[in-house]
Amino acid sequence: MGSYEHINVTREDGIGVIQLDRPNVSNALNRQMVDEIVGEMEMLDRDETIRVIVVKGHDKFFAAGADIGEMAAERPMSLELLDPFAVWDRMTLIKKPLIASVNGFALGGGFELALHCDLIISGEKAKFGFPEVKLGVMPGAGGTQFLTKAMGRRKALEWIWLGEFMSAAEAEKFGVINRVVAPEMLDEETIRLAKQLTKQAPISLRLIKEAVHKAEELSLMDGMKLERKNFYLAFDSEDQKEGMQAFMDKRPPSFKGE
Ligand code: CO8
Repeated sequence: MGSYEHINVTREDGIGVIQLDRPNVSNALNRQMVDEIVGEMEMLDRDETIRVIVVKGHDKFFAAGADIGEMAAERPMSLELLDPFAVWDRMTLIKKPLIASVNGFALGGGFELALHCDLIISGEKAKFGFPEVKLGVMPGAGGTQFLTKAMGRRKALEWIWLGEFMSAAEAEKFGVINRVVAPEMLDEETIRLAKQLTKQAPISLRLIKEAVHKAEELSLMDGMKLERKNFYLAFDSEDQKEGMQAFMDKRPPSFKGE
């Protein structure tokens, strides 16, 4: 396990929790912090004792975006050479379920971090938004793509053009997030959801994640072919034998991820 400046990590009951922790700047994401988050996601993804990964912030802010101070002096060529989004791309390769647990502000890059997760659960007072237009830039870590896929072109353009903040209720209504809970219940509900996932067969979760993500890219027929291959692959796992035997024995299954 690494030692970090901007995140805290706990591992318990098969759940790895990455807490964003740069409170002086509302958890603004500088490059080191993104390196730490993604590096830790990758370690948790390889850790056999972990089945689900949670990313959370603080009560008032999940993350208020990329660190504006760090970004302000960049030029096109410095960005080209830095390639700051290469590390973000690695997030899309995480195989285990990623849950974002959001209280407070999730803005700009902070919203994009949540949108890179598979599920988003939030407190009622959370605020989501892309204020980049007010800084003379635009989303750069997938915001235009994720939001459009979630809510459609017209709604996405309206939100990103106006740079306004979306309430948790609106985000849920538009299919951008999964669930809204009372702010003080967020940690408990997040762990409850994560625990439900730790009970499922890990290989099934992984194969399902791949197939569902590909549904956004592939034609229906190519997507169904991938689904079928993953379905066949599941039959090579011990957990398939265990799951079906447990059903026939009328007992709960115990999945090992093998
Ligand atoms: N960067 C740097 N510092 C920040 C950021 C940020 N994004 N957001 C807040 N802070 C700092 C403030 O400067 C302030 O510091 P200080 O106390 O030293 O003045 C501290 O956090 C607290 O902020 P406020 O005093 O403003 O607190 P409020 O409660 O009044 O407001 C807000 C909270 C609404 C979150 C407000 O701070 C705000 O609007 N922040 C900026 C949000 C924003 O514009 N985000 C988008 C940034 S651009 C972006 O994300 C592009 C993504 C590209 C991909 C990422 C590549 C790495």
